[in-house]
Amino acid sequence: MAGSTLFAEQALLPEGWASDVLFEIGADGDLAAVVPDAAAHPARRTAPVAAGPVIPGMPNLHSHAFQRAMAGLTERAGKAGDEDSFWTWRQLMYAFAGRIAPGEVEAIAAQAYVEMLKAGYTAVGEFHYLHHDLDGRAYANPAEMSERIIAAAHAAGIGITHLPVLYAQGGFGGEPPRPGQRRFLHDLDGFLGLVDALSQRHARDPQVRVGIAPHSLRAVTPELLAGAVRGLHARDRDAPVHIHIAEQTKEVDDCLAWSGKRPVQWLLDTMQVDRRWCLVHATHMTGDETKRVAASGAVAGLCPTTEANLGDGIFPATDFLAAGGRFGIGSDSHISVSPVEELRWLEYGQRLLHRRRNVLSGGGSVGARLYRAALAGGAQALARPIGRFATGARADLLVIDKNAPCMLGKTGDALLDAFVFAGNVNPVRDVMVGGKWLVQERHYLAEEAVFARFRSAIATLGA
Ligand code: NGQ
Ligand code: ZN
Repeated sequence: MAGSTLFAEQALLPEGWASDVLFEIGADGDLAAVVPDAAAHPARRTAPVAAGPVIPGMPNLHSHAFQRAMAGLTERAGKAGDEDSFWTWRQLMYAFAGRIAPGEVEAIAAQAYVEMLKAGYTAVGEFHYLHHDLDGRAYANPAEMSERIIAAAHAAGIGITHLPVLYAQGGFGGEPPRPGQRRFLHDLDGFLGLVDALSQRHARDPQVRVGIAPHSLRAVTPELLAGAVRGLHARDRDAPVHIHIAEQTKEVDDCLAWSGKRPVQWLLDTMQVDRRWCLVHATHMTGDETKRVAASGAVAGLCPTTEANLGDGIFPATDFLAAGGRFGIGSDSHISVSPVEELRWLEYGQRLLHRRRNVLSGGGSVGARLYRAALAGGAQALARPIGRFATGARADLLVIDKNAPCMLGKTGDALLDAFVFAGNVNPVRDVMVGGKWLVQERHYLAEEAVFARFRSAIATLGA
């Protein structure tokens, strides 16, 4: 790929909105230069002009790609007498996960990633636990399923931080794994072998980063957790560690019964949690835990539409942000694949809770604050040079359609407010990742081919 240029009348730079910005994009997909006030720049005359304001693409820090194919299948009452909950949903999810073969995972992930790109996500953190064959045995290549996921990301063009999941027990205190969990299981050696194989295979690919995801405190022993983090950081000291931490109140109660501590408290007391960590669904925290997570530099991985869908609870966002906490967003179960819907529901949860408006504004525009914070937190959690327009960062960008009805007459932060709160008809017009145009005029280049493979996977699964 040769280098290229792009000229934007308005663009969101790290220091704020700028005018007449010239992007110089290297053949490697990195930004070679970002020049504001470039109306008189010699390259200006030949550079294509973006059809609207240009903003960084959003990192999606938490995805279980296969769940895109079951979105909408669990929204009806279950067995009479059973109260529908996160845990009954999980049974249905396990039954679905138990049937998916490698080709289907790849087809579903490619479809999910194309939908992400069109909505404005340009990178994904794939929290991947569907490792083994239907009977729980490793595939001939133990990295088969991971490679399918990475192949889907490559085919779609989205950047990926692949987070193989460590899963070893059915619940706190060494509870045996359940049959529905057999595809997820590893011992420490097998797990680190997988991490090594993936890290080596993709070491030189700027679109791929490898980290780990101990699934939850429910699913690993303290020894395994420590061993996996130690093993990872001995190999790659900056690699990210993601964990589901305190999503359901039952999980908090079970952790208390097991250890005398709440999950976030246990984690912070036991592990050295720092900026390499992403605590997904840190939903249930005391005031003290909230302050401690904020002070740790870790990213809170928030997935408001999934957290609402599963009846998790509401994250203490006001206290967390007041304490300087960092967050990013994820589409998790993919009941929604839209960054603006995540950000909107993050704010709306707080408005409903506190019965106030503009709760997370930080004194300015809510949309701008949330979008910018989620760019920074998402980039940190995915441990790739993304989320900002600066030399050396990836050329991952969105062109917002300046002629979309909700964008007319808006500039600067007002544009982000309109995008987050009123962008129901997607105003993302064009999307570039790693210097390549993937979406143009709202159309993903190979959309029909990806959809055809998804359609046949759904037909096979009989979903
Ligand atoms: C997951 N999803 O791993 O897909 C989980 C459900 C669990 C969310 N937590 C399984 N949203 O947590 O045990
Ligand atoms: Zn999850």
